[in-house]
Amino acid sequence: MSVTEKVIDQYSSRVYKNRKEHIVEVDENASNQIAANVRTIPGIITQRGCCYAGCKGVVLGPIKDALTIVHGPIGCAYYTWGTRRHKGKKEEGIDNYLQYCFSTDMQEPDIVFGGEKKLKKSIDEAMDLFHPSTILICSTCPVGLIGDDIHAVAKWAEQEYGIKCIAFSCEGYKGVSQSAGHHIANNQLMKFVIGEGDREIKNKFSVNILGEYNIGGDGWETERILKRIGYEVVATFTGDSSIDDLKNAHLANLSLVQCHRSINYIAEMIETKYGIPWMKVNFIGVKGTIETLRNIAKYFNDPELTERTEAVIADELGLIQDDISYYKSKLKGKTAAIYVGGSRAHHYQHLLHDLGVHTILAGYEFGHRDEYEGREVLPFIKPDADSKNIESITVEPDPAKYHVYLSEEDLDKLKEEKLIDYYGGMVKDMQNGTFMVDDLNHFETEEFLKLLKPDIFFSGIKDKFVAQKAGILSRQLHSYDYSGPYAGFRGAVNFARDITMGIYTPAWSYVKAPWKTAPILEGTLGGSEAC
Ligand code: CFM
Ligand code: HCA
Repeated sequence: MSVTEKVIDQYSSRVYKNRKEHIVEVDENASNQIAANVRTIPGIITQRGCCYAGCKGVVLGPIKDALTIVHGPIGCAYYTWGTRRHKGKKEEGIDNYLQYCFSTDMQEPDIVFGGEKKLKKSIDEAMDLFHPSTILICSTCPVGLIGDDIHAVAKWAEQEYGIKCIAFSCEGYKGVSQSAGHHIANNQLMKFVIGEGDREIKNKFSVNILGEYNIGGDGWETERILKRIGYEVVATFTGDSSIDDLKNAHLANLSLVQCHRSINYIAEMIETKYGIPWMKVNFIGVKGTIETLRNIAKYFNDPELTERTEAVIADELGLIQDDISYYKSKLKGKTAAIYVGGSRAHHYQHLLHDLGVHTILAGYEFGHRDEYEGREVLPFIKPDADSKNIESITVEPDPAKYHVYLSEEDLDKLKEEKLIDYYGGMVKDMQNGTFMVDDLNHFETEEFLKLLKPDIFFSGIKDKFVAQKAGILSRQLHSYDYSGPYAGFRGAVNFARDITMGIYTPAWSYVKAPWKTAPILEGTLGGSEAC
């Protein structure tokens, strides 16, 4: 029996058929087609989040000067505020609401009689206390079910207070997972924010960083390197960003896409409307960062910039090389499994490879087939459950703001080389015999860990404990267990240090479950006495 069969053999036939399509043993001579972005089977303990988490928590959460009101129960508001790490620096003249959690705190009477009045009251209060220039409203499941018109309330707020107010109908149930919420957030930012700015950009080497959320300070490290070389970062979507930055994104000369899943819609629309092409980049991993910097320099095609790029690479490498060699000597030959959202399961394979660690299993919670197999599969992806619920907006070139940096001929050359408008997906960087698993659930996590025995399992908060109880080290790749940054050159050292410390402190492998070591005393577990 193969590993895959062993894992899913215990399912009933219907579940077996479904899950079989989500598990691929990589084989370079096969298609490696995977089923992705389909609803989780009810009853299965998935690690996925919801549409609202993707919109409010992920894309909008890091925008520091927008006062974002969650219209819904307080638990939803708290979840997207207290878990995702939104790091932002105070900037002169720019509000920062990241430390606050705003919600209408819907109660049963609001569900029965409607919540619009309460939402308006919350906006009145927010204006009174904070005077924000932008309010974002995000709806949670009950709002969609009872039909509160948050878009009408947003219009009212704009007229009443002369501010920008944008509503996001991102009810949790609306899509397969977080990915539906990314799409909704992308649409509204495109419609109501991007293109409105008129900042003067003097530096022709100007870029946007798309899909960089500054977890653990990654965005700051990426920006530090880019600025050292001589780039101007116009807007970052959306780590440590402001609405004003995002309004000016149409003025850059290139969009760099770090997380393809969460922002590919905006990347494409910016290109169509304003002429700015996008390049898939990866600032995770030393080799990944170097390759990315060289690719960006290739696009701007300027001898001095290319020279500075090489000088900065040499200098940064010089500073980290000894540390990386030391950690590599400690980590070489170890194995890893990675299961995160929609992009890090790929990016971190590069950094692990730099350190001599072999990734034997990788999966996404909600990546689509293009994140697994590459954008070449886009024409073959059937309309998914999300496409029924989520608007797909189209944009036209804006004659006043459309601008090009490269000639059509030069751009076409880069497209042929797959440096522009292309993402190759995770599978191309995975070796034969390794596993790609989509929407990995609790049960499968336990089984795969037993069979593959990786030295480390990179996960989120929900699945971390499955690994630890199995005696296997786990590091969170969403929050970095409050460490970081892990991006760029300096980040690679932080990461190597953290996992070396973990691997050489195998505390979890020493822990035995109490029921395996001591007899269970009568009456201490279960039954009415225990309650
Ligand atoms: Fe992109 Fe992200 Fe990710 Fe993502 Fe996320 Fe995240 Fe993630 Mo958690 S945007 S897909 S929805 S890289 S919040 S910063 S860590 S699941 S792998
Ligand atoms: C989300 C946010 C999350 C959750 C992390 C986790 C994040 O999807 O709602 O499950 O550990 O990165 O904060 O992905």
